Amino acid sequence: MTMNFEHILFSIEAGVALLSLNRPDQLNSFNAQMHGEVKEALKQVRQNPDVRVLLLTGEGRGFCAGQDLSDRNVAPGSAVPDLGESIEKFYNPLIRQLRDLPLPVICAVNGVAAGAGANIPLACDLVLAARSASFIQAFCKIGLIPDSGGTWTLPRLVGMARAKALALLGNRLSAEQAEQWGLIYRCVDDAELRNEALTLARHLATQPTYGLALIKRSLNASLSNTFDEQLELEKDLQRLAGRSEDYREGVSAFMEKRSPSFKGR
Ligand code: T3D
Repeated sequence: MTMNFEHILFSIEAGVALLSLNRPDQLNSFNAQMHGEVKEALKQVRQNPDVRVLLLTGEGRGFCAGQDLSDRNVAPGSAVPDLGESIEKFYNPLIRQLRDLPLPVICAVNGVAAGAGANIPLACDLVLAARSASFIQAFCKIGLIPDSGGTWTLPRLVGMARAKALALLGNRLSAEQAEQWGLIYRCVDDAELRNEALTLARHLATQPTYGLALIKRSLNASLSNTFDEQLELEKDLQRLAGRSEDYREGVSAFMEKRSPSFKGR
């Protein structure tokens, strides 16, 4: 099933929702319309029980260059902008949606990822990147701070020393270095990115995705929980997992020495 949008490509097939940012001439930077379309697509992902995995990527040579700067009026005498409003209305809801979606979210970073575009992947669960891709915390070059959760995720993923260097210098981090630093899961050859990401997505879509969503929830929570709080959460979520059809199916299939058939519930 393919749905028509102007600035994104969106389709659902075999349990995988594929959302590709599609303003390649602007390196898929976000304007208000693209934000609206991504929001609508994510709503469909959330509401459609057939969707078991989301794969996010971009068209053309870039993944996403963050905010479309041509949408900002900074001419002398123009009104002082309220960027907090943009973050509140667009970027924060997007990041929360990706992080909270109760299914695995894969991000395939196909090219340069700058500004908010560098931090959106970090709100996803599994990040693959093309070998030629790169990550740039471009904010400091225009007087801004990393947003889209970057100030939270960066130090947790790569440590404070590297997070500060990335954020304060705005240098380009190659996909290979990003993998070595633990910023992303894996760097793959450019020609293989789309296939690798789709193969991973299709595999996950056959797995007990209700349980996978609980795994995602528990690991996300661990970053701010105490050890005791986390043990309590594990108890609560294991209780939910144990009530699922997929748990019964997984155990039955193991005992009967056959392949399981999971439904995601
Ligand atoms: O405002 C708010 O709502 C607050 C929230 C902010 C969130 C943010 O994301 S702020 C950060 C915004 N992004 C940036 O500062 C990155 C700007 N882009 C770049 O630094 C470079 O384009 C890249 C390093 C990403 C890539 O460089 P390069 O040399 O590979 O490509 P290029 O030639 O610079 O860009 C190609 C085209 O894309 C070019 O258009 P043209 O000349 O061919 O017509 C360029 O203008 C356009 N483009 C790239 N990034 C943006 C953009 N157009 C609008 N906005 C962009 N962010």
